[in-house]
Amino acid sequence: MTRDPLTALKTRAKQLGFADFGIVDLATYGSQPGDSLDDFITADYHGTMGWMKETADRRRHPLAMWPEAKSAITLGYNYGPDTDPMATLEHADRGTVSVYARHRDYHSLIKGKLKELAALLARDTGHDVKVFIDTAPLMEKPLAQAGGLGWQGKHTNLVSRDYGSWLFLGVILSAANLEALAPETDHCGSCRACLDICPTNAFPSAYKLDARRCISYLTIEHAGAVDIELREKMGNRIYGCDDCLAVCPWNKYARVTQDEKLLPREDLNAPKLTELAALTDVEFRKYFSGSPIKRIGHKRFLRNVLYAIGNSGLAELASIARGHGNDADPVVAEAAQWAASRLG
Ligand code: B12
Ligand code: SF4
Ligand code: SF4
Repeated sequence: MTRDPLTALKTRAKQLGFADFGIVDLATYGSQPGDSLDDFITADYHGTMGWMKETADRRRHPLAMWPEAKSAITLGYNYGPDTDPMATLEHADRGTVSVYARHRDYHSLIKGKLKELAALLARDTGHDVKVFIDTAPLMEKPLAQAGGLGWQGKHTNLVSRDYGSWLFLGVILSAANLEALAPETDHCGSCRACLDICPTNAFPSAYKLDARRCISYLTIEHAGAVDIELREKMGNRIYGCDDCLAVCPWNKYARVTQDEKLLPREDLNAPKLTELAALTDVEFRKYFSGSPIKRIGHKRFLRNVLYAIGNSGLAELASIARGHGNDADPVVAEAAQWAASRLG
């Protein structure tokens, strides 16, 4: 080692905008997260996210994915919103977009920063590194808890004492032995605000999520038609959902993000359903260029908008729905017919 690698890493992480930093010794990192993953998959809670099952053997423990790894550096990036994420839920003519999707896709933004940190660590320790954010088969939340960034709340996401619900997580695995930091403990107590607010009753019990009922899964991951019982509960949520995150009392410590690339686009704070339903495929791709929303494609997005129109109770939107009733995509056509029939 040429110099104290952790001091250099922490300093650079701060300069790059990371809010928090943890270190996990993988030799002592337990098997509980992997066992919970097995339970999750056995119960079919992953729904159509077949990639979770296919990669479960590697996902269950960082060492199963990279046996040479010795330490995990866990990083949190604050995306705290400057408006109430639930403010548009009662505005039936508007769509509600989850906070993480109101701005630039965070993956590309944070991955570059993680790569820079990883290169620094590799240089200073002389050991290999690998970088992860969201998409790789690695369970980031339990690792972040073990590294001390926060704890997995009853809604299963990581809650931070300093940033509330609004940390994106990233991980660097290193083949160097680094001194671990203390894990965080659970501070949910008797609170159950997140469990009670969930519109679709997606929590079979505290700390367990049935993704098949979660609006985030239904609007983003799930292709095809959504069960009528669930789509009626989606309200005007057209991309993701933040209800369980937004009600957490620990958000009193949340701070607005310092990264202007993560501040909401003004036009996505309360977009008009009529305007979203009118976007053509080309316009959709242009409008959502650089946004995570582009990832689900025009047809799934339109399906979500039509469900929101169907839930609006606004008879004047029926003609917009009818206009999509003969769409070449059967899922969109069915969503349009359902919406039109509800609005009379
Ligand atoms: C699959 C996935 C989803 C799925 C499933 C979510 C889920 N809870 O598993 C869906 C599509 C629904 C989803 C939704 C969202 N996601 Co997501 N998702 C992931 C992903 C890719 C994997 C998560 C995973 O491994 N799930 C499997 C289950 C088994 O793991 P788990 O939730 O950790 O389960 C734990 C509990 O069940 C617990 N447990 C079980 N029993 C018991 C009992 C007790 C007593 C205790 C204490 C614990 C406990 O142990 C398990 C392991 O620790 C991660 C990225 C990653 N690679 O990790 C992002 C990630 C979790 N998602 C993220 C975000 C932001 C979201 C949304 C907020 C997006 C939105 N606004 O719509 C929602 C939140 C919904 C919710 N309440 O969880 C962030 C969360 C950041 C954070 N601060 O925690 C992550 C980490 C991405 C990132 N890199 O930032 N997501
Ligand atoms: S994101 Fe929404 S639907 Fe999913 S568990 Fe949380 S409150 Fe329920
Ligand atoms: S809302 Fe309450 S129960 Fe849910 S994560 Fe926050 S503190 Fe825990």
